[in-house]
Amino acid sequence: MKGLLFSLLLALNTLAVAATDSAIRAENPQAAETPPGAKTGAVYLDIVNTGQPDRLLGAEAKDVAGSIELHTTLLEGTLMKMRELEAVDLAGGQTTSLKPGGLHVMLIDLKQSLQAGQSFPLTLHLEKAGTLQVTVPVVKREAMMDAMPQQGHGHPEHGKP
Ligand SMILES: [Cu+2]
Repeated sequence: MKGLLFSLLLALNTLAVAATDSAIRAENPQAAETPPGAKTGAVYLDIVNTGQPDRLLGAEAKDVAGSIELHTTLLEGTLMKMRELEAVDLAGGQTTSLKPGGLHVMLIDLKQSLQAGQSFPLTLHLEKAGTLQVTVPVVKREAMMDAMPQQGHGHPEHGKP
């Protein structure tokens, strides 16, 4: 009996190790709903890196977007402008937040409008950790605004046809 219990504990332990094997995980993924005809959308998430420094090189969401770019948002004078990034640095032991008004995964050439309540698969490509599968729920625009830490409309271009 003791032997069996020990084996069981050992098995559980192995499982736990396997589940936490990747030092990088995605938390709080979300995309804002888009109006009909919109060609672009954005995905926000927190990327938690408990291991070595890595880089986010790109992403795919073939179900919903023709292509994807990594964007940052910069204030130029009084205008918020988006700029494409080659990669997003993920510092070791830190959480990198992609959020409204800042870094985001830009969905380009949307195949259909994103509707609140739906979700879609997103694949993140990491330089060292390989791929990371994320399920992204689509939320109402107002829900996302509530989640924003500061006032401000980070994305004037987003969601406009
Ligand atoms: Cu963008």
